[in-house]
Amino acid sequence: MNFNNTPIDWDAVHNVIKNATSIMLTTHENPDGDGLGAESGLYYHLKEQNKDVRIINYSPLPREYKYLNSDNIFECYDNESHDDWIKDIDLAIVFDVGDFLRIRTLVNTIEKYDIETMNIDHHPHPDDNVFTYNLVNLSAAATGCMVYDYLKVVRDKPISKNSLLGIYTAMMTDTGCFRYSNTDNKCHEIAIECLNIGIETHKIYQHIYENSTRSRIKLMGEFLSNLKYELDGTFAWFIISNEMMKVANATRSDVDGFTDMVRTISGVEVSLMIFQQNDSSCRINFRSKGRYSVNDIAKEMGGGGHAFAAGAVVNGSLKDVSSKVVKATSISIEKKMTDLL
Ligand SMILES: [Mn+2]
Repeated sequence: MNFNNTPIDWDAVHNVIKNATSIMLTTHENPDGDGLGAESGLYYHLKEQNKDVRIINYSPLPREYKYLNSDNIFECYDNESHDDWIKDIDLAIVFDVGDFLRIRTLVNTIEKYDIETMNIDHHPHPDDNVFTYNLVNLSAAATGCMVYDYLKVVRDKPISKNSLLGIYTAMMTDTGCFRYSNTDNKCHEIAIECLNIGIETHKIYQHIYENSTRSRIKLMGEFLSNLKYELDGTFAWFIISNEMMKVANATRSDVDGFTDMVRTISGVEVSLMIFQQNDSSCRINFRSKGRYSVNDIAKEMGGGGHAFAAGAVVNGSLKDVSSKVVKATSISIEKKMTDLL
């Protein structure tokens, strides 16, 4: 089964899920609202179907998503305690991963026990991907919206409030609170369904976005006062170094959303964060307002992503990676500017 950005036959998908008794749900390391929300959205449905279902992620649940965990459904992968269950499961469903390797050590476990995999994603994947069942919809605003599509087809009852809480979380976070260009009619229709069932959508917003740590604010002050502009301010970039993280006593989730924030500046079309991982590698993260694609630049650096939101991990010192990536980005944007003239 390979629906690689072709219309998904949800009935065929349902046949696979229906025949599986034990199912693991998982998402990428350092999970975001989409991966977590898609997981919990499907989890509650499968639980209702009496499946033996568990959510096992490589990373722990970020604290701003604790409201999704009132039933303690999120587990952090530990091979000693989990492999005994995983080895016999019928299916592993992987959400929002972009690249299979982003579930980290769970890849080894899945391969070791020869587990069937189902990829549910809105990031591009190659046609010769590794998944047993591949479901990709590049125009889905969030993978949570794909879970919604599935539930709409297979349920004879309305989607439960618990499932919608996850789906709303996925959709709200991946659309930047209904602001990004991926926001479509369907997002708003799903939102209406969520309001109708009694979800307090403003509280979800507060949990995620009005819950900053002091470390985050401190780090923000530091990087904002050192922003760099290129190409007359069309391109803005900044660095988050290990040293800055240490001084602010910050964790990596404190950094979420910084690249989006820089893109909000008037005149800035492309923003870039260079986030030092260690002495020999940096994570780079691009955001574009929509005039210039950035996933081609990320791809050139060994990563990928959506046209206007992409990233990569680049080997090298902070200094080397910065100069290389800033140069490549400037050249790429300048070329695109000329092409548009
Ligand atoms: Mn997503």
